[in-house]
Amino acid sequence: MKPAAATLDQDLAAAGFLLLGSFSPGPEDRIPDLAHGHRAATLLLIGSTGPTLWPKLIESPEFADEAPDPLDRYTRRTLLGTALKYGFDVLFPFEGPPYHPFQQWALACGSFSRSPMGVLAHRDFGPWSGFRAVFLSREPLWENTLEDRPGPCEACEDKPCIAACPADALSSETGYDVPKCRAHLEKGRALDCWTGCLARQACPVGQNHLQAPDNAQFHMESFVGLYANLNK
Ligand code: B12
Ligand code: SF4
Ligand code: SF4
Repeated sequence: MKPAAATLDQDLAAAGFLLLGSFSPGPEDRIPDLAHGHRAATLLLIGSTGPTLWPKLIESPEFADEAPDPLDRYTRRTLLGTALKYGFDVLFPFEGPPYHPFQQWALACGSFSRSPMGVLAHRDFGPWSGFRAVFLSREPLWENTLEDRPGPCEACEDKPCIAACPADALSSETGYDVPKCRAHLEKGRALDCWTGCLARQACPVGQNHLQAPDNAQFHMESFVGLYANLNK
């Protein structure tokens, strides 16, 4: 079933997600072949922002059962259901390592820029969009339905995100120094950064899409856990 963009938007919103962009991938986009040797004609990037997903997640059975990775399990269950409805294949950002190049795909959708914090900043949502899945359609769908405008970082002269980091972990030239950030967080859970990266909060773009403190803390815990696993 070929969805109208509005119908798909409704299905995604019901589970806390939104369509962030789309494009027609080529060989340089490193999309795995689909079942039976099919190629993806259109990639749809599915994401979330602070206020869209958290209220749904904390009401979910995955959050209540106290097993590991509730966000990944909730995402897999709900988005597999939506993908199945429309006959899409689906890839997730947490599949790996090796991981799928979600940031590269987001840049190909347009409206994003690389921020000094490593995360991509979106023209409307600032540094507050998470990438939750891509849907792959074998049929060409609409071209990018969302207006393709540049992300905000290039035109942001002051770059207040850099100065807001208490660990001096960000720079225009060298980007995000993960060990420095991690060393700062290790000083203790009472630090403000544990309830949200102060640099992200300082970005003037997308202030309506911030994560609530308990939501930010949830992501910070998983960042620290993933970092520890990758550096074992
Ligand atoms: C591994 C990983 C990390 C590692 C980075 C280690 C490293 N140096 O590679 C660690 C654990 C440090 C990390 C941290 C965070 N991450 Co991370 N991470 C990933 C993950 C799972 C894989 C990245 C990868 O290797 N991709 C494979 C390569 C081939 O793909 P790529 O798109 O070409 O890769 C680019 C990125 O890896 C980027 N990159 C390189 N180093 C770093 C470091 C950081 C911190 C980030 C964000 C990106 C980044 O440069 C690559 C070249 O273009 C992705 C999900 C995904 N599948 O992409 C999330 C992802 C990049 N992370 C994300 C986020 C939000 C974070 C955190 C902000 C989490 C948080 N606390 O909320 C933190 C940053 C800490 C902070 N100050 O808040 C988001 C970014 C969303 C966005 N708008 O851009 C992603 C896409 C996850 C998601 N589901 O949305 N992350
Ligand atoms: S403060 Fe400026 S440079 Fe930093 S993420 Fe926001 S728009 Fe980009
Ligand atoms: S979490 Fe804190 S230390 Fe790490 S980049 Fe953000 S502001 Fe800097």
